[in-house]
Amino acid sequence: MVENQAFLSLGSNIGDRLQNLKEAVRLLNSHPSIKVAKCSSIYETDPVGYEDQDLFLNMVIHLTTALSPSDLLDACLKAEFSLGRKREIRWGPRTIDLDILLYNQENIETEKLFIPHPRMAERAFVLVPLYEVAGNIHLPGKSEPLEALVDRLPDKKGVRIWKQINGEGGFGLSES
Ligand code: PH2
Ligand code: MG
Ligand code: MG
Repeated sequence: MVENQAFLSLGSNIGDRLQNLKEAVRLLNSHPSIKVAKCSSIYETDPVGYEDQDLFLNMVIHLTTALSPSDLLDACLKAEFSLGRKREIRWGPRTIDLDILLYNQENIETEKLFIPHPRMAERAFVLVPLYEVAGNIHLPGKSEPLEALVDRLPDKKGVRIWKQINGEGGFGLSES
């Protein structure tokens, strides 16, 4: 299979947040053209953008895929839908949100898709877990290394380790 490298941000702040994340990882990994290669720890994070809502659980996953960016987006939307996501207020509460952060080193702009994700570089709930899974990765369009971007984030205290996941592969994938 053609191996494209992609990074996704996962977030949940409605219902059983951990179960929502686990189920999303399981659904993605069960796709014949997606392999989840690595998961970050899970972080509990203060809501950003729209603050009057419950705390989120966030994580980042690294996957390899034969899917094009737009087919990967469809797979994400399908997984969101099967986890009961409703289209709702922007930046408001959600059972699960799956955002494509990076797809190889590509810059993609279509009607439906912006990659790299436009707000990722300012968001501690994205960069902190991304740095954990891929400390050496370079963000297209940024001259600074990821570490420098993380160091400068103003709101890191809004992002706290909630469940430590050590190492490769495993997260939720072997559990039923
Ligand atoms: N997602 C948003 C808006 N705000 N805040 C946190 N902490 N975590 C998120 O995943 C999140 C958010 C829009 O997708
Ligand atoms: Mg989002
Ligand atoms: Mg989204």
